[in-house]
Amino acid sequence: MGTAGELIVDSLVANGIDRVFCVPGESYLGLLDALYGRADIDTVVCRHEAGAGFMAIADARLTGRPGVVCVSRGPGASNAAIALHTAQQDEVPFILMIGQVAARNVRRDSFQEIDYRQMYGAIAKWCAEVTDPARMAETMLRAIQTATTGTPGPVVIAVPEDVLTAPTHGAPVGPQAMVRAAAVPADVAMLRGWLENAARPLVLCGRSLDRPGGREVLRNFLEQWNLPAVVSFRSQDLLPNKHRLYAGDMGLANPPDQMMVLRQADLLLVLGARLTDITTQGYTYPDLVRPQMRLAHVHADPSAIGTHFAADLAVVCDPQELIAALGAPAQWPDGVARAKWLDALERERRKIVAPRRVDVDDGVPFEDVVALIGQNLPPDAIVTVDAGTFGVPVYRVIPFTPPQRLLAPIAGAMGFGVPAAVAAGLREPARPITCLVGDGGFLMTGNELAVAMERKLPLKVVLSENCSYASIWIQQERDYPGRAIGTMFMNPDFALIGRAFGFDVTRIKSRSDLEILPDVLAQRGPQFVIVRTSLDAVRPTR
Ligand SMILES: Cc1ncc(C[n+]2csc(CCOP(=O)(O)OP(=O)(O)O)c2C)c(N)n1
Repeated sequence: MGTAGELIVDSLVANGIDRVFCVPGESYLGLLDALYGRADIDTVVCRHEAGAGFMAIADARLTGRPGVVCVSRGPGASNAAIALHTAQQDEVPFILMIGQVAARNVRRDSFQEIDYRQMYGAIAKWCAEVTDPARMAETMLRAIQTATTGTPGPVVIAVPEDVLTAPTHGAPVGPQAMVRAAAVPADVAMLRGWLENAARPLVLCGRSLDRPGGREVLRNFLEQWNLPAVVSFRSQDLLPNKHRLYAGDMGLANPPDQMMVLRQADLLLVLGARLTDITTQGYTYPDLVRPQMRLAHVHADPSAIGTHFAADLAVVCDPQELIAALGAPAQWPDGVARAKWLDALERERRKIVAPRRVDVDDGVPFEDVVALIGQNLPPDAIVTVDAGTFGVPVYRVIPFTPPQRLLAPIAGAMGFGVPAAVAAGLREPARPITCLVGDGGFLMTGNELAVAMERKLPLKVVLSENCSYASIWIQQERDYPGRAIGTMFMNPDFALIGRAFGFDVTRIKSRSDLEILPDVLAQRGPQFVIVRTSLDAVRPTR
């Protein structure tokens, strides 16, 4: 008979989880002890629960398994909140294990006590407080199932410290049967007809295809059916961006010309995407509530369909299942109309990716840095991106091609970039990993570089230094010209910080310094590049 803490660890391992991220706390000593000496699960000790959470999210995005974070009660659980929000918005399976106050003190306003079901009730898919060690196995089963099915997302499990050390007879349960649903044959037949006959079809593909095999299945499907596709927000790595059928992404604000063309689609097939704010351009594409074109929506989660936009065909299943059911077209869907449609989409995409050269003398336009990184990106690279205006060109000019990966916070959470790179380095030590981060976001987290140092990860960090929260400054300049407040700051010496974490440091102060960048990023060891980034290049009045 083991303890409930041991059962938690055994349950994680039984479900293929081989790594947890943590900041220790006195309220979960029993769980920490259960991790002691285990060769089958790696305990990554972090310096802040937000960073630990972001690492777990990035890890989950690379493995498809839940990212797990163990934190202390009250303060630890509060620090982890941003990761929960991100896991929810980014549709990432995520488990937050919290050591709760002792069972006898629960709901007594005890030291560092929080009722997590209230705190996280609106964010988490499920929030459990386990007061009976006999229910630990069942709780773990449900936690993993809930985090991974439908729209994946965060679950929270709070366990009182004395329950963690209590004995239990429970046995860990390994992976359950996958929840599978299939489209009914009549719907498959109808969709086949629509796909064959549409003059201007468009596929909008989303997060559910970010699964093992998803990219290959998607590409093959689009090619077989001659279908152009756009990807949901920050999901550029689902398809080769230079492919003739790649029509771009749904970003923060797509150009009006492109949207005019997209509006002409006569069939919109949404594959594994939720039709949320940004992907629908603020609920304007397609038309609310009854889309102007035929809408077929395929998602494993029924609550993702028909929430804002009325679908003409609603299929609740994994998009890979539907693609398999569709099979190949009876004949290659071609014709003059479809060829013209593909040309029109391609014309708009070319306009978007065209380089935008600006002449400035206050530093380097960060777009030039991103373009150079894109041109020299190794075929198996992983790029992690923080939130900020420096990142905007990443989504435009880097022509991602699977297996290259883009790990960017879909929720737009600053502080994601560095921890994501560290987690990627731990998970994929042989792949080149580049992190792009602003000087604002770098100091929101950044301490995760201690883990990179400890684990000897040869990360490449490219820091955009403009002494500004420029994304916000741009909006102030636009909406309150000349009245910017709170968006300029003084920085510490980032070179010293980089060196302190064991990185070689390179400074890029002008365009002419840029030529060394490809060589620096190709070095074997950890590299920290500080770019003096131009603000004038992003000034809205230009
Ligand atoms: C955690 C968090 N806090 C605040 C914001 C709002 N926000 C979005 S971008 C941004 C500024 C980013 O600054 P920096 O990292 O320096 O990049 P820059 O925009 O200057 O390129 C802020 C404050 C956010 N997205 N996330």
